[in-house]
Amino acid sequence: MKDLKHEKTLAAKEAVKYLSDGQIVGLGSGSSAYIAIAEIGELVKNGLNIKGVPTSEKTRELAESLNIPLLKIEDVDSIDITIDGADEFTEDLQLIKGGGSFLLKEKVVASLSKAEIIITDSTKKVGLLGKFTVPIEVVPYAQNYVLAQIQKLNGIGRIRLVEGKPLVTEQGNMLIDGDFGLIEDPRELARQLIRIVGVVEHGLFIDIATTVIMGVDDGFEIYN
Ligand code: ABF
Repeated sequence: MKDLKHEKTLAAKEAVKYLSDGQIVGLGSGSSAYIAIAEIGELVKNGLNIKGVPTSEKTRELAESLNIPLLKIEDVDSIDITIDGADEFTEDLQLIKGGGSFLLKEKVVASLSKAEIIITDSTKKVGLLGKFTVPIEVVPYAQNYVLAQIQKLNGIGRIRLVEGKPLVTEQGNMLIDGDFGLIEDPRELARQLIRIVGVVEHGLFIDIATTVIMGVDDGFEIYN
């Protein structure tokens, strides 16, 4: 059986080799990113001089506990390199992210980044995106409108619940998980989703990742 934590660790250890002194570093969210952040904490302890930009409150708390100096997203106009996870990726570096509910900050940080390194275990690589549903961050009062528009795109939208109640994102929005089946043209779907009034952002990351490092049982594979 695959040891996914081990695979994530192999990917994370390889990703942090891309860091160097003086960089501003985007800190992702999710279990793979947290392993990378722990590695970065060790490097900082040993003298690496970087400043991190967290993609979620959980990441901020973790980074603070490791004494990684931090900057807020609004205080940077460029990030040298970001290390984050993904829910699915294709060999041409298109992604679904947002299973962890932090897609908006993740996408802003990724968009500010000169390099976006995605680290995953070996279960995340797919031929076509879409087995994992597409998280869509939505202004709460637009939920019915957005659900209807998703249906017009031949999708099925479900409001993400936590303990029976709609999840509230860090921005005070809600998440709809959109099932569009296997997505032949993610670029076009991304365009259609962002055009829906009330959609704040979605988890299709098109032409954003620059490298994916996928841990495998005895090492890693790099896509770029
Ligand atoms: C974040 O965490 C997300 O965008 C993605 O949803 C998730 C991946 O989690 P993990 O690293 O735990 O598989 O990166």
